[in-house]
Amino acid sequence: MTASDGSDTAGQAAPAQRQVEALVIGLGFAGLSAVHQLRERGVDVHALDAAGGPGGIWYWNRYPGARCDVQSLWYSYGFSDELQQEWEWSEKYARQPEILRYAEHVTDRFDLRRDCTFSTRVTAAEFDAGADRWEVVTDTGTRIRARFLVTATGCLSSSRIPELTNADAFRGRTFHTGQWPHQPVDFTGRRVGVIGTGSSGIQIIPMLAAVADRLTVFQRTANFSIPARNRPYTPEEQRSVKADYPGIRVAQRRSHAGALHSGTGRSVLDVTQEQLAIELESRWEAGGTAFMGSFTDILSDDRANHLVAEFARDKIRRIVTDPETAEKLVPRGHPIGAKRICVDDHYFETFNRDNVDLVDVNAEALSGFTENGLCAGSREIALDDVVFATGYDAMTGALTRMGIRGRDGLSLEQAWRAGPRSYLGIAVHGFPNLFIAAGPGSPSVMVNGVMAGEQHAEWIADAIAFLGANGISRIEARRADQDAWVQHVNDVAAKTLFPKANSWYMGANVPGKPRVFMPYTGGFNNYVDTCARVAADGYAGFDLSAQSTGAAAARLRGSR
Ligand code: N01
Repeated sequence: MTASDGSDTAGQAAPAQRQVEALVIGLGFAGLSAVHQLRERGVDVHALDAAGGPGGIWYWNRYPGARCDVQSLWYSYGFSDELQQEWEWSEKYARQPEILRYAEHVTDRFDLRRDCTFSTRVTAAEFDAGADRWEVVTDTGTRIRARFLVTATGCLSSSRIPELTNADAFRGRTFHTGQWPHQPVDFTGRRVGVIGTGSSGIQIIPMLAAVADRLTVFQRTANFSIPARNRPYTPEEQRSVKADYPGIRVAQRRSHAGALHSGTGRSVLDVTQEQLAIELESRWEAGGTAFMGSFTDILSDDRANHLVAEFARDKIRRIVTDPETAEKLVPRGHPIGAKRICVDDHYFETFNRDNVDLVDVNAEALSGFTENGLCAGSREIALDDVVFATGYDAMTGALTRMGIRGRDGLSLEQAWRAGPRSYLGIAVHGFPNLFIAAGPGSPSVMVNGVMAGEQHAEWIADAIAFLGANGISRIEARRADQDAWVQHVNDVAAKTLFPKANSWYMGANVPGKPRVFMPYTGGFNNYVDTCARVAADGYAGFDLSAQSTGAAAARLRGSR
């Protein structure tokens, strides 16, 4: 079988007409885990992915410099001790090819391919209320009826290219970091433009600068970034983690974000300026996102945040030799960390190179393409290649574009017109038998993504197994419980500085998208406890019903 992007695929062809108990959409880390967990519980499951193979975000993001900024030994599954003992991570922050190899290894090791169909995109999914089943249609003409629909389509999978006029006229090549070609792309000696300075831009820019003749970076918002200081793992580090993996996995679930950085446990405001500088300096030198976990109130107190932001701004001014360029690169107008903190490998140093230019598009607006390049302000910048590192319609884009229709024909797009509403980030009132892995309203993008996906996969698989064992054909989140959860998500976000930035967390990067803070910031540990409590209480907050009792459906839980 050949994928639309030219890659070889191996998986099952989905029969033209099929009925399964659970259909999983998306085979990134959450989806792979869901297939495995459902199968382990004896549920008849099939899975689809638009990609030519497993890996989700790591399948698509093949751009030079793509790597994870969560430590590899943590950014991996905990469901199988054999797996975590046998897999060897080479580096602290693994590169995309290594993470993709891991996803492929898991797929093969657990023989998941026999229940997976790749290169197949869902175009519509409608709930048949008479039968308590989803009717799913794909772009290959397959129709699948499934009792339960599990979407694992990823929070950062719906890539966005901003509308620039005259795009068809451009004679050069264009790329988006999230849809990178499978074949290596040679930028040697070329004039390359990169639009966007988020995590992807910050990773690809130093790589392109090293080979391009000229690199022009188009920046709309300067970003905070911490040096990664990546390095190979030592055998001793691997051994010590593996010796205590079960304990580490428990500790991850008991942590705020699934990473085991230890902080000082103190407020920025309770230490002297000298103590603050020493602590931040040592974390800057150690590298990575542990910098943000140094003090308890960086993301909740304006004054604390300001002091830490000033430290990071000062670093940029010291690294970048041209003061005018440095000032353009100094982030202003948003708290440090309120836009996703970036982690880099010599990003700011790149602007000391003779072949790199920085264009502030606030001063010189990007008006569109010409045959030869891009127009910024009153000038035309000649380019051979344009790389869009312009991000995603995050968290909701993949879900609202899939043609999901719940009870009474209500589309998810309509239901979420004023912003996503969900119960636990897993279920949506009006959409029975739909489970969302890492949906808006869950910790998802605020935590280690493999772990978040795995926890959701387990919870959803348990729920589906419970429903099957109890003859329950329909589960639906109650509106009141959904409203209470949305309120809670908003309340905890309001105690942080996150809503103060125009970030993709807020939907602010997509014109017209409602400004709602989408992920849950109350801590992974608290979230795990809440999910466990809901399940232990017989799926509190959900209406459960059995079709066998007729259209009026006995409310098994309704009267509790
Ligand atoms: O996307 P982004 P990303 N004109 O949305 C700019 C994860 N990730 O792909 O900030 C000019 O963050 C936009 O400007 P502004 C991580 O969670 C992780 O980089 O909206 N510029 C911004 O600079 C991350 O947060 C890793 O003003 C335009 C950039 O494009 C998430 O994925 C690596 C524009 C988009 O940044 C998304 O990151 C990579 C326009 N019209 C990604 N439109 C690691 O683990 C947008 N921009 C390390």
